[in-house]
Parts: sequence; C-alpha cells; structure tokens
Amino acid sequence: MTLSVGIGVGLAVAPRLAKQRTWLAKNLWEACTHEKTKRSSSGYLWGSLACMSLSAEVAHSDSSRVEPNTGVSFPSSLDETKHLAGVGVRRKSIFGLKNINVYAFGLYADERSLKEKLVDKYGKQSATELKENKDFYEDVIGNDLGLMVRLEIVYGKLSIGSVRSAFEDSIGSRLQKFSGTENKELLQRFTSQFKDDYKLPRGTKIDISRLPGHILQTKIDDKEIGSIQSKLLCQSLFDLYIGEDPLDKLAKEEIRSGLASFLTQ
Ligand code: DAO
Ligand code: DAO
Repeated sequence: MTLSVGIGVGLAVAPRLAKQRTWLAKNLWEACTHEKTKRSSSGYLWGSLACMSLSAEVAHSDSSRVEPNTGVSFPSSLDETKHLAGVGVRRKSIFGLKNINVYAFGLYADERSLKEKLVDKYGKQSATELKENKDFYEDVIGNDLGLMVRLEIVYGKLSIGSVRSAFEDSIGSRLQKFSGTENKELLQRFTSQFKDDYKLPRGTKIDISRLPGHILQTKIDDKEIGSIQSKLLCQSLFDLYIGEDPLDKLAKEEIRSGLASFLTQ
C-alpha cells in the first residue's frame, strides 16, 4: 500500500521523465503484483526485489536525468528558476578518426520568465505545434529570459588552448551569423575570462547563465569567473544547443519539447 502510494506520487510529480520509464515500470509492477499474489516464498522475494528496484527507478527519475552517452546525471531542477528542459553531449572528432565525448550538458530554463516573455505570442499553440515552430526557439534564444546551460566535462585531457580554439569556431561563427560581422573583440572578451592556469579535469561543472539584461555569467564549480553584458553573445551561446544547426541534434529535439511543455503547461 505504502509502496503503491509512493509510486503514484512519484509518477504524478515527474510525468515527463517518468514516461521514458513507463515500460520498465509497467513490467516490474506486473511482476511485482503477480508474484505477490502467488505467495510462494521465492516468488515473494523476487516480487519484493522488483518492487524495491521499481521504487528506486521512480524516485531517481523524479529528481534527475542521466545523459545516456556519458552517464552524467543532471538534477531536474536546481532552484525555483532552473528546470531541466533536456540533456545532450558535445563530441569532437579528432583528426577525422574518432569522436570523443568532451562534455555532457543540460539546458535549464526559468519557466516563469519564459511564460512572461512569450505567452502572449505563443500561449494559444499546443505543445505539438509549438515544438515545430522555429520562431518560438528563435525567440527563446534572443529574448531576455532566464536560461542556463550546465556543462560537465567528461574528457580527461582538455586543455585551455583547445577550449579557446573550439569556441573561436563554434561561438565565433554564430557571432558572425547573427550580426553579420566578425566581432573579434567580443569573442576575445569572452575567451579572455578563461585564464591559462585554469584546470578543467573530468567532472568539472561549468554553468553559463543568461541573467536579466542579457548578461552572460560563467561559473566554474560554482565560482563566478566573469560576466559579460551582450545580447549577441547570449544568443550565440544558446544557439549552439537549441538553434537550427546544434551541437547535438537529438538533444536539441529533447530540449525543444521540454521548452514547449514549460510554456504550455
Ligand atoms: O585534446 O585535441 C584534443 C581534443 C580537444 C577537444 C576540444 C573540444 C573543446 C570543446 C569546448 C569545451 C568547452 C568547455
Ligand atoms: O562546445 O564549442 C563549444 C563551446 C562551448 C562554450 C562554453 C564556454 C565555457 C567556457 C568555460 C571555459 C573555462 C576555461
């Protein structure tokens, strides 16, 4: 009884995340109730184990989401203003030979500021319509609303030099796309926050947030290392994850559905 109440509550609080586990939950649940009615002692044991693992599954899915390629786990919410929309992985090909996983990422949005800025324009659309609506994502990327991406490093040998040259490509090309000019100075201001003596071992967490007024703030393992006020820089950064040509296509889809459901629910 206690168990089924626990499961009911777990599933109700985390409908989105629990969905992916429904198949597992259903099968375990069937095994669980079936074994219990049989009442044989070994059946009872297996039934109980299945029930325990089911409640562990549900409890887990309620509070975090694991990025499947890297096993990195992201809390479903970090505080009242940061709810996880989706997760993904940043890969990099080395000499065209093999792909390495560089970092896992989770994109968080402030549901309240998302609604405040965009509900008038998109509030009448269903989640399915919204998910296909490119204008909606352009508006999420370009508006002054709360977004954060958390990167967790998984590659153990990342050097600051390779990080700098990666953003010169990825962010640099977007600054150009959105503004029509190179913006070398802005890119330089961003990369100069990252001093040569910073270390980025596996497990380092980098939180990059858009704060009110288009301020892009970077924290490494919770320590603020710099903030830059620039709409163009914020837009270029989030375009990497949810724009039309993203770093991880599957993640973009997942994050887009997450954002659409935040606006419509
Ligand atoms: O060591 O040559 C190598 C591979 C390094 C890949 C670097 C990719 C950097 C991606 C940006 C990381 C941002 C934290
Ligand atoms: O993946 O290509 C990319 C770009 C990621 C941009 C993230 C910037 C984070 C910078 C932290 C560096 C710390 C030295």
